[in-house]
Amino acid sequence: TTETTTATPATATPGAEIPSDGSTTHARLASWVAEVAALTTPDRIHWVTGSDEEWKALTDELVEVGTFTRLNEDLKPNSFHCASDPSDVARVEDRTYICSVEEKDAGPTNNWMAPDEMKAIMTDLYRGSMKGRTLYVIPFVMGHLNADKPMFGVEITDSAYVVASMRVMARIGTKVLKRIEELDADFVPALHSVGAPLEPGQKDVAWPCSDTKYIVQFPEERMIWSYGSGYGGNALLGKKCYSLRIASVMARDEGWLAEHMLILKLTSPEGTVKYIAAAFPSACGKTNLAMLEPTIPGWKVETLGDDIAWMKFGKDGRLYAVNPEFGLFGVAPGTGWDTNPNAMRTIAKGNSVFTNVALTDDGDIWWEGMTEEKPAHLIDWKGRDWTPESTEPSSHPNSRFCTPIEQCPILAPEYDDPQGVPISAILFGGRRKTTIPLVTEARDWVHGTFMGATLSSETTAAATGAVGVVRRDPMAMLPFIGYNAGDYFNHWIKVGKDADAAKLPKIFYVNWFRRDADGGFVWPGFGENSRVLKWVVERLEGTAAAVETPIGHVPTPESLDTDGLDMTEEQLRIALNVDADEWAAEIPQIQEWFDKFGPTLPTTLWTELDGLKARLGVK
Ligand code: GTP
Ligand code: SPV
Ligand code: MN
Repeated sequence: TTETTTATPATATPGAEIPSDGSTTHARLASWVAEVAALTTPDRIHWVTGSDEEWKALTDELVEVGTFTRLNEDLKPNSFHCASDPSDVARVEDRTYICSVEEKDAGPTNNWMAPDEMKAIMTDLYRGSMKGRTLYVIPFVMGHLNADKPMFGVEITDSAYVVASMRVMARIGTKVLKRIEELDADFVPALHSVGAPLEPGQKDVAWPCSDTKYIVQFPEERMIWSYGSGYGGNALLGKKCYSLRIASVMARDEGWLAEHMLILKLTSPEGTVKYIAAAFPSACGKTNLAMLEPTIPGWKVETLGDDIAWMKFGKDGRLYAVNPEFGLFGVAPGTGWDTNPNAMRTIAKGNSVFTNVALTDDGDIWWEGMTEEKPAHLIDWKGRDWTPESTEPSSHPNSRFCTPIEQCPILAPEYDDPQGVPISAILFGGRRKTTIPLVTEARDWVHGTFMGATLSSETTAAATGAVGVVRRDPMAMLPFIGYNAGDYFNHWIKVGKDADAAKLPKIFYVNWFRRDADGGFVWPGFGENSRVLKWVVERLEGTAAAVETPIGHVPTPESLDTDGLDMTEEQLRIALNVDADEWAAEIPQIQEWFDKFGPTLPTTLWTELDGLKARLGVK
């Protein structure tokens, strides 16, 4: 028997299966929830408190319906395995829209539809879409609750998986709601439905979703509507939808930066501290660099963030970064004791959700790259028996661990500072088999903006579509810029122009993924990337040597600390090589990329390209 609620969200709903505080004094929030409930007709409404009891009830329920499998308490306490529908495994960029009022404001890199047209389509989809389900109201804040201006959001979702994941990924619940009420604050309304209503008596599936998917941002209204997917950035709306797409628009309007960047703290053997932010496209190494265990003696890395940085100028004129998130949503495959021991230690503490990885016979999880030796038997992410002889990987390439960042053993204490940390260097990077050297230092902010604007990378499994295709991914933000990317480049240029140049972070371009003739990575990566960080710091301090090349400053082989590095001279030469032919081939691609933007492309970037061509001797 399903009983549809009347739209009175201000009271605890009869029949609610999970206890809730049940009400808000915030008029706009109350009326929005009522409006959504009237449209989507859920069976019940649950105001998410964020309490431990609620987590227990929610996860128990997810186990009962078969969405979650509880892991072995001795191995992974309070942790769960989950398998998505095999069709719902990654962000869907072709279904993601920026519905600005004017098409030109979405620019040439985003899908666009007129807001009214999109709202009509989605309102039809939402009508009755929560039938038979619970409508959860998740008050959340991205960044600190005690920030000068807390960045509130409220996600409405009909997915308990989303509620559990949001509790890990963001600061949520009653304490946030109370603060929204006290301040009578504005919040970003973020509406999510998996689009799988249940008829009376209809049995639910483990992973409800719909073949029809829309991930939509309305930038002027600061509003998010998502439909049809339950996975990752499509559904955890505080993450990419709010903290990048909507926040990038706020940042443009208010003079700051919302970026797809990790934040790390680097301490030298002498005790000098530098904070570094780095933007690499999805599945290109942010989580790994953020948690790096240096291979060079005396150097220390601590983590502040692994995916998103909000950066604002402080009173002292320096650029300060905060991580708006509260959890890690990390790529599982390739994460192991050899590559990222700190991530392994973080998940070992439990309280995590693992999606689309394999289950071991003793109730633990496994994925490719976790251990060198493969387990003799697993249940793969599709629920089938798996052995080392199996022809398919046990885990989906975009399988993820979702785990509290506070469990990270090398979390920097400054993580808790709402003022953030002053950034000394920004790294851009991507996956390129050729062309891009291990590290290049930009001459100045505008040249660094040019490097970011022309960043390229081979596509990964983090989004649906072909993998391994080189595409331009400006500042690693291609799928996340909430407005015209040409205007976004202008914003970067303007931020630099308005700042005190001496206090701006220095910009570098890195590539851990160059290959040799045999197709192997020439650079060992992971902990060895500390050698590049050391060079970066020494460049900041003016102590390391570099060669001036047409593309920027590249280390001399001697200036890079290679003590104890297991690499031939030839491999190092390839890693650092600036090859004239490869760059000559790159130029027309950059030209074509810039042409897309027409008059919105800052002329300074054309000037940078002309300068590069001249230095390369390319016409
Ligand atoms: P998103 O969470 O999608 O934004 O990804 P991310 O940028 O945080 O990427 P992550 O650190 O999770 O790395 C993705 C994949 O790249 C994993 O399989 C890693 O093992 C691999 N990887 C990371 N760093 C390196 C490196 O230095 N060298 C090589 N060869 N692979 C790396
Ligand atoms: C990314 O794709 O860059 C991610 C994972 O960090 S998701 O949350 O799905 O966006
Ligand atoms: Mn990411």
